[in-house]
Amino acid sequence: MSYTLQSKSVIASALAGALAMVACGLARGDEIVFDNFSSLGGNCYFCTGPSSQDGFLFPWDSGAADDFILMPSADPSGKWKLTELAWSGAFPIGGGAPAPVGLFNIIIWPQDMNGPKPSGGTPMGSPDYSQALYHFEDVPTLAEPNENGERFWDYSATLPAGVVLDPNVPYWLEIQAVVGFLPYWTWQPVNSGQGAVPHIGDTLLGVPFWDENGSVLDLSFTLYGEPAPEPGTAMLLLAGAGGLVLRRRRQGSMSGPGMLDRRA
Ligand SMILES: [Ca+2]
Repeated sequence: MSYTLQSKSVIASALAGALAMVACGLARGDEIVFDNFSSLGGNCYFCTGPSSQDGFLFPWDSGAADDFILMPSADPSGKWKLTELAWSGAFPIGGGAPAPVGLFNIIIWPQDMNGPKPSGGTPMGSPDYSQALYHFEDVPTLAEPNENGERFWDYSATLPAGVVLDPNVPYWLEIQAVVGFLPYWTWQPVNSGQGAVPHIGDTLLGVPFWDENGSVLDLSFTLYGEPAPEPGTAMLLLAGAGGLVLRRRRQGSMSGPGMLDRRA
């Protein structure tokens, strides 16, 4: 049932996308640019994921990050503009009452020069956030309980600014629930893995950023985007050029005889 509904909404959004493309005359639409979810067998519901939480009530910073590499986009630059992302999470038993989490920090790290892990690693305390490529705090997030029970949630968010990334470069995605302990939030793992194993850190447990996560293969996330430079920007430029032409024509007509007559 839910599959049918999803299919309908996919068709509807595809239609809307097609209409938008017709409207502006340029190819546009958010594509899946990286899938660490369905291509890896979906959620591993019986796995306990790593903690990844900005526990703002007292100084507690736990983080988990997983890697991704983008294929070249259709744009000559090969770059992608990321627009949205989706992921799953859970409240483990004993982790406090399950609750929707409305805010997440979304952080994109470059890969560390010394190996397959995020940069910004520190021997103790929080990671060096100044090394992050993008660090969005308190991103509003849609949270929906999924079919696996009240402790399991699907999340999605729109990225708040233009995130443009290169193809064929390893990046690391960190997603942190902004929620005071308890509850205790974990990023849901998937049934298989690609690329490097996730890395973690935890200031409360004294796990340095970044340590290999020894218990899960990969973390659930899907990235959406469009080839960069953003088609919308090209449209704005075209619209701007059209506006200039229009204004010149109007100015031309203002200096014409009709305008002089009206003033007189
Ligand atoms: Ca991975």
